[in-house]
Amino acid sequence: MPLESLKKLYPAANRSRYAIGQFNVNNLEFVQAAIEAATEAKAPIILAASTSAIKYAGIDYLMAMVRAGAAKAPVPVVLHLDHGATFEDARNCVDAGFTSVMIDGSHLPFDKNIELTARVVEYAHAHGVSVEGELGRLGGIEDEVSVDAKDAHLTDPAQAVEFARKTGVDALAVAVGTSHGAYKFKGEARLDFERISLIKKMTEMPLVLHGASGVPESLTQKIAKYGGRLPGAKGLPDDAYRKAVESGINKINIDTDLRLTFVAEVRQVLAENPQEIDPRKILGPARQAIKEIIKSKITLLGSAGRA
Ligand code: PGH
Ligand code: CA
Ligand code: ZN
Repeated sequence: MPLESLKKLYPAANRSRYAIGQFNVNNLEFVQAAIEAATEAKAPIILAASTSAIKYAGIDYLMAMVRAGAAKAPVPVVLHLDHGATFEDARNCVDAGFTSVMIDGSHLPFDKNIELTARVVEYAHAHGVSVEGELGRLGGIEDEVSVDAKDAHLTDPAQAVEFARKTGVDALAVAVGTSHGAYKFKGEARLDFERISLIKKMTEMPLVLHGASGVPESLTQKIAKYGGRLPGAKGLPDDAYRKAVESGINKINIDTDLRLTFVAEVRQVLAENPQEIDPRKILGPARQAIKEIIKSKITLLGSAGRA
């Protein structure tokens, strides 16, 4: 199928309370793994490229690879810009053929975030491309000492309503206690599910959870076994996905878990086969393992069988 606009996939996810997985891709193996996983799980899928991934791979290579994969996939495939920083980032992706873009003005003052996001919405919508905005700053709840401090970085529900109305975004990324990378929580994992429910109730919008990797111990231990070192790495327990989806999340972003999977597999192959020099024998097992972890995430999010 041709690439699908995310806008078309949200209503069913919002109505039937499931989340579509967003998986970050940088190269051929990740693109193939994601599209094969979605095909096998019969799920809609979002492939995402950050501005640094675009810089690394080249926007034309990324477009061509994802289009080639989507063309033969029997499930909807979206190509989405992850964390666009400027209007130009978003416009470049719209012009190249991305079917969804995120504009992340979350670090800006509220009115400037609205202004930037609305400008991207105007351009993207004119081209049939959906837009995700972000409100609040990602970061752990356990670091906060007071309610005031917590309110200062987590998404404010009343502001979310105003933001949605004034920008016309198709989806809203919320800050509810997660953060990017392999070190999300110092102690117990804490997410503000009540805040998600309240924002959902007040906005009735598709909501997005960033920083949603699980960072499973099985992966960090495997990395450690083969010479890597990630002490204190911690992510979301499986149960948090279910609760987040029940509370109103419709899109869940996963990057770190794919990186961990890739590194664990490559390290194992190299450690166990010191004479191996065939890149296909080194990257092939990683591609297979990434496909499997994406399939397991799709099942957790409830989007298996929805395509
Ligand atoms: C993410 C990915 N991308 O936008 O939010 O988060 O680091 O938890 O995979 P992770
Ligand atoms: Ca941000
Ligand atoms: Zn993110």
